[in-house]
Amino acid sequence: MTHMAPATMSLLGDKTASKLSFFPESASSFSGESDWVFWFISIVCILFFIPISVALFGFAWKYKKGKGEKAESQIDHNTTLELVWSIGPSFLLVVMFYFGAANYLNHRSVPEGAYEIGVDAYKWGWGMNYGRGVIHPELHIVAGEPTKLTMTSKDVIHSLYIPAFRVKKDVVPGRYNYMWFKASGPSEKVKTDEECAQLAAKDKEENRSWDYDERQFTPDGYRFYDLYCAEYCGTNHSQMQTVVVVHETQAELDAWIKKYSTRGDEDPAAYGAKLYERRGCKSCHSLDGTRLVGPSYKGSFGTTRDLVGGGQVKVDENYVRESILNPKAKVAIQQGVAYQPVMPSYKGQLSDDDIYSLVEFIKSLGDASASSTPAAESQDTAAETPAEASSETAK
Ligand code: HEC
Ligand SMILES: [Cu+2]
Repeated sequence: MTHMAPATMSLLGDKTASKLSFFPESASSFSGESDWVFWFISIVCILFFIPISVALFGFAWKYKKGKGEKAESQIDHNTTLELVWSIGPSFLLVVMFYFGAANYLNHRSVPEGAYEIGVDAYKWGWGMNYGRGVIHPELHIVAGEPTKLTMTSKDVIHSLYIPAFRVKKDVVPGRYNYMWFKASGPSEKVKTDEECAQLAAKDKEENRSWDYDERQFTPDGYRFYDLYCAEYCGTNHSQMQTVVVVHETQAELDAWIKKYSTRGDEDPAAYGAKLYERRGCKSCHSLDGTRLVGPSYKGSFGTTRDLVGGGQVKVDENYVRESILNPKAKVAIQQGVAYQPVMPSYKGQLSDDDIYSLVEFIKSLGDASASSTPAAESQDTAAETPAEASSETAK
């Protein structure tokens, strides 16, 4: 799985679940009811299916006529029998409808005071918005507390699906949809922060990204539930997945959010590399020269791009910045093949400092021969930055 598309999140698998289990783990206040209705409907269906099939084949056998015999019309019926087999089962249908509708209404009525998280779906990833400028692909919530997701899509229809919670809802462009749930228990923390830091350092050395599937815990050391896109949305739909981590207390969740709230004094290029992973750039842009949906960053900075509609542009700070905020302004052609203008705009989604960090990151992967940008140009950026950073803190 990992060798398929190096730049995307590898397929998740529920390796911690029992091999014999028919359902994924049951981990929310909805799962008991949903499973109950599922089993009720399935068992009723099987209980009817077997005798009906047996009678069908039995009678077909019993009343089979030999070749050449004349067909007869049906001459009689039994009113009582027909009423019983029509009205009797309809009571069962009413029961199914009642439980189905009651569950549905329960899913649509968000309890007051639910903890709110914004969700942005895009081709092909998720941005969970925790406020305070923290947008992260992982969904982090608190056990036993209702959580409400307010969801929208940047491009096509996606669908947010958490099998362990038995919840699924479409995420539609141009409007907000919502869902809520209450996770039963906290996710186990199976690795200490030091162990995680060591693994992250090793990944960095080997130039690969965190493998959730292989490790079965998050970069913060927690076990997780899978979160999938359940609406076919294009090329990398099957990789549009992320994880759900349930914290024991609100304080623990707040600490996690705080950890991701600012760049702090981290090096911009290193922080840009994190944004590249967290904000979904990696599903369309590779770092090793592979042409994915968009151009690879490898060696791109400092080179010249041919543009759709004629003309050329140098890949510099301004072009990268414009490409992030207004991707359709200049659409690149590479080796004579134009890219599809499918990149979503990140206007309002990334702070100035985030964009600066991404530019520095892309620059660090630039063509070595072209990396010596004229002094005036780099001074320009240097002058821009402190002002941008301070305007960011002022927000
Ligand atoms: C859905 C896929 C997709 C995602 C996600 C995406 N891009 Fe793009 N990007 C493209 C495509 C396709 C192009 C080329 C067409 C164009 O110029 O609009 C492109 C072009 C670019 C360019 C111009 C590159 C060049 O060499 O000409 C930059 C810079 C860029 N993207 C940065 C980013 C950053 C930073 C992110 C994440 C914050 C990102 N992209 C997310 C698809 C994507
Ligand atoms: Cu999708």
